[in-house]
Amino acid sequence: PTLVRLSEYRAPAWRVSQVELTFDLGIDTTEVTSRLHLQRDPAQDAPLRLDGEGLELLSIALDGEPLAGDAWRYADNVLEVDGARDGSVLETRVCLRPAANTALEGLYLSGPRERGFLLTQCEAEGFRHITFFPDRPDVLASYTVTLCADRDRFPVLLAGGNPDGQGELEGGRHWARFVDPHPKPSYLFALVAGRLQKIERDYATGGGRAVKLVIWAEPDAIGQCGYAMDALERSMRWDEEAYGREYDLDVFHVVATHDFNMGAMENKGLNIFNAKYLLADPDSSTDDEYRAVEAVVAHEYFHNWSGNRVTCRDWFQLSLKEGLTVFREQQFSADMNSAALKRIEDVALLRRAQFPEDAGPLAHPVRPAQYSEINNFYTATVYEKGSELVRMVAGRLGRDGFRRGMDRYFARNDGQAATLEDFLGALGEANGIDLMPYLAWYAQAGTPRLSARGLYDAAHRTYTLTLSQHTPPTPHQPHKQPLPIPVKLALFDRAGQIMPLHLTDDSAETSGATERVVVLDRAEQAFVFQQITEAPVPSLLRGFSAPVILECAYEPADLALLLRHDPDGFNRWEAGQQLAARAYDNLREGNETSALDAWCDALEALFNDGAMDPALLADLLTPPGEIELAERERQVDPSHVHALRQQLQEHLALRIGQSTLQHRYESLAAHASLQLDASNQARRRLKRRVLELLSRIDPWTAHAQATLQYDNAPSMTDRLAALAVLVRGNASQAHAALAHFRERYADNPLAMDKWFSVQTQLPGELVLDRVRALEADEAFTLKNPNRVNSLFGAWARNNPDGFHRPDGSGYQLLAERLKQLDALNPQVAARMATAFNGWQRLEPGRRALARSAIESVAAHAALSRNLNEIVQSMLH
Ligand code: HT7
Ligand code: ZN
Repeated sequence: PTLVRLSEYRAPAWRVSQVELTFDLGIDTTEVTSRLHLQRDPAQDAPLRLDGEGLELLSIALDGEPLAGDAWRYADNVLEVDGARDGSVLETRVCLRPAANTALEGLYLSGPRERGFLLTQCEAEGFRHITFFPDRPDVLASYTVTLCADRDRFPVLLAGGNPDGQGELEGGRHWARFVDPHPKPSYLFALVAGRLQKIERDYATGGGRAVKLVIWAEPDAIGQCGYAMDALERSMRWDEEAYGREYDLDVFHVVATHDFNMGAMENKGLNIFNAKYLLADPDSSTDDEYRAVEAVVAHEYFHNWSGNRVTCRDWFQLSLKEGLTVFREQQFSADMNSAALKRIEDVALLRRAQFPEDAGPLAHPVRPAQYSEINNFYTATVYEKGSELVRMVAGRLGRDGFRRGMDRYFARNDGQAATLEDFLGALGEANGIDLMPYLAWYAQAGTPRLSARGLYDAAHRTYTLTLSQHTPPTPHQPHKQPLPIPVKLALFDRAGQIMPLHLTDDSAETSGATERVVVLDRAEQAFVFQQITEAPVPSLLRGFSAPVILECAYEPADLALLLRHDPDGFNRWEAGQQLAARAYDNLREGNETSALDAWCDALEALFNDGAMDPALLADLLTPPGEIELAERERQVDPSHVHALRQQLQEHLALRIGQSTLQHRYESLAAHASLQLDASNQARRRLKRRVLELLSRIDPWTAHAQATLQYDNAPSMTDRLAALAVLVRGNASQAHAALAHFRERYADNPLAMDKWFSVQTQLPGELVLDRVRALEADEAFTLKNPNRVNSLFGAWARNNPDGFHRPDGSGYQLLAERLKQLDALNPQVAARMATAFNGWQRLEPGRRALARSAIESVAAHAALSRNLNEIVQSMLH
């Protein structure tokens, strides 16, 4: 397969200044007429070549003259046209088949043909499925779009930009026109047409622009859009206050669809959302889902500046918009909710999704050097690690410096397609700092290991902290260079008091602060702290100041001290996670229990400390997940990891004590509410955790309580938590609760997704039969990405013991479904295939079985480029 390489980037030989598109919309066939105003780069002598995939060309004309058959060639997804000049206008007419489009890329139908609606998805390279175009992000054009359709079947017609007229046509048809004054790349084009309902709100920007905010959904879902509207308004206000960025069109449309390959899409002026990230109501959405809606609404809105006004020069720069926008969303969510809980959630996600990616066959730099299929690079590395890189740079510049740098970046690159060098250059120049050393982070894959050794010298009252770094090899990158690693730190005395810090060579200004950032930018470096009166306990990498794995020979008592006393909620959690991981090692090795005892003791004390925030307590009571714990094994037996983690929770539950847990559960359950405020969310989170712990040591009582909770739950949060406890415990009551849930939510696709996914959490030896039964259910379909993820994704990713069956039956089932799915939707199939990541570290028996399952996929005839690239990387 052909590889696209960053090193081979060339500016486009032909650009397009203006695009005029006319759509004659229909479900089975749609005709697209396009007029492209062409601009030739005088320095290049290349023929006009346009991308186009699966297009049926009906007519072609240049400067008003139909083109003879020998003046153009359409082969291998490229249309080559002779005779074009600078200023020429190329007109093409093509036919599309939306209802037959199961890949959900380009123009497609969402929902059943009788009442579904038409929509587009163009990022990354979907526009070439709609018309011929130089489909690359550095070709920016202004768009005029006219939509024509039957009025009854398509009463609502939407495209990006400002409305520019509408009217009637003959035969019950109508039209609507939209003009987008802001030049944009083709991946930001969008249209929507169908029977949709709306909610509206008037918004005035700080600068005085009146904006109409409109959220569109199918009639049965329009009542669930209010929360997203509030979140949108909060996001718009926040971007004005935090970054000085205002919205720049008269309307902002947002549309919900149940048929979508990803979370949402930031099309200019017409965001399109997977319904999962837009619709919310207490009866069918959990607290976590509410927070996800707020975060994704914000993320897509923030793209209007970080992505749309300033876009990417090429897809290698994807993290320029994605890493930056994830970071902006993280700041926003931290401001709207608890900053510590948000940081915990994000770091946990990084460890669960990105660290394993960086440690396996799919490892790639945040700015990859090459790709075969760009859709495979919308990864945790580009998004989540990319955000951590922005966070490091922002930390280096400080709040005001970062804002100054961002102002410079937006001003200098507005209306242009930029690179990561442009980003770091603008931030650095605005602050007189060279940030280019951070480019090495973008080019190097793999998670650095940061080692820390502390030495206390009582005679001189100094504490020397020696930091060193090492990054293991990754595919195609055997040798790694040292990176700049900012390490935020504090020192604690044995009573848990934070100490003032005096670094050798400190300035008067920083000397005496209790928290400092030191930057390790070579292989090894020592930092000497003066006036230290006793051997301290270091709290390192505070707030997770760099995306690295910290290796530090802490005594369990040191971690317990941080877990009990660190005033920073995130670091407290972090100390608890490290201690829990060491407790896991105790259980595996079976020869000592010092970490296990320290962990249980500290948590028992915190559990009984009435001042603890219930949400933070719930997180502290949760040990690292099985994927993270598996990283500690040389050869992974997922069943064993699962069993050890269960034991860990049993020890904790027994230490806290059945009656204490029971008492706390009852007091939390006595005030069940469906209010969404932070304190009610926090109580629900702790209630769930306590019930889970109880179920480890007294399943009979816990299942009775879960049944009661299920029956009386005022909200989906409580209902689903109870159901999960029943299913995970294979309780006799689970059957009736599942039957009830199914009947109650039969018409609610997002709730039905939960019905599927909760059942994938059955104990390992039982789940495979259930997965097979569920895929035979009439509500299951391989055509809907949410449904596929809720069954196969939830099973393969969230139930490692249930997926990695010792006889390989799980691998075989997934391999077979991947082949079928690939024929329908290559993007979703390729993403699902990454569930095999980590197979090389499995114990030998499972490893051989996983390999042969992956090989069977690789050997399948007519594999898509998407799935092929993943399975080939996986095997090599
Ligand atoms: N920028 C959006 C990416 C996206 C996408 C990519 C490939 C295929 C389908 C897609 N749908 C959306 C999402 C975002 O990061 O905001
Ligand atoms: Zn994004």
